[in-house]
Amino acid sequence: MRTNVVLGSAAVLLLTLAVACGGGSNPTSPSPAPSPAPSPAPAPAPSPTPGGGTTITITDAGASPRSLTVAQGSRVTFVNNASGNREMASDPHPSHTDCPELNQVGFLTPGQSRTSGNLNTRRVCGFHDHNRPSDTALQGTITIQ
Ligand SMILES: [Cu+2]
Repeated sequence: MRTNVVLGSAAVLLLTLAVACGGGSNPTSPSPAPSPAPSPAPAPAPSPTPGGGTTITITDAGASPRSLTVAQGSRVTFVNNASGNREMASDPHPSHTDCPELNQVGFLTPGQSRTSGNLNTRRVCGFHDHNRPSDTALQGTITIQ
């Protein structure tokens, strides 16, 4: 009777040790932690230059960029890198009444640049070369947001 109790206790003890060892003696076991799936970074929204200027360059190929988004209150500089004169003005041709701030750019000789007035109103301003009103390469839009 007493022998059985001793053996039984030993068995329980061994079992306890086995469980303890098996459970805790292997800290480097490769625990397949679920690696976070590479989440695609959120696409950066087109950020207007706050309070800064933005440039539209005119070459013999036309204006670039022809579509532009700027922050409210920004000014846009037109640079004439074309071989001839350009005269940039607000739509609509020929009254130029949509965005009078753009009319400050006006006549540009080759190499010349000029900056618009402050674009304070949230809207879309179209522009064109007043002397080439049908040349779509010299037309574009400035979105003020
Ligand atoms: Cu015009």
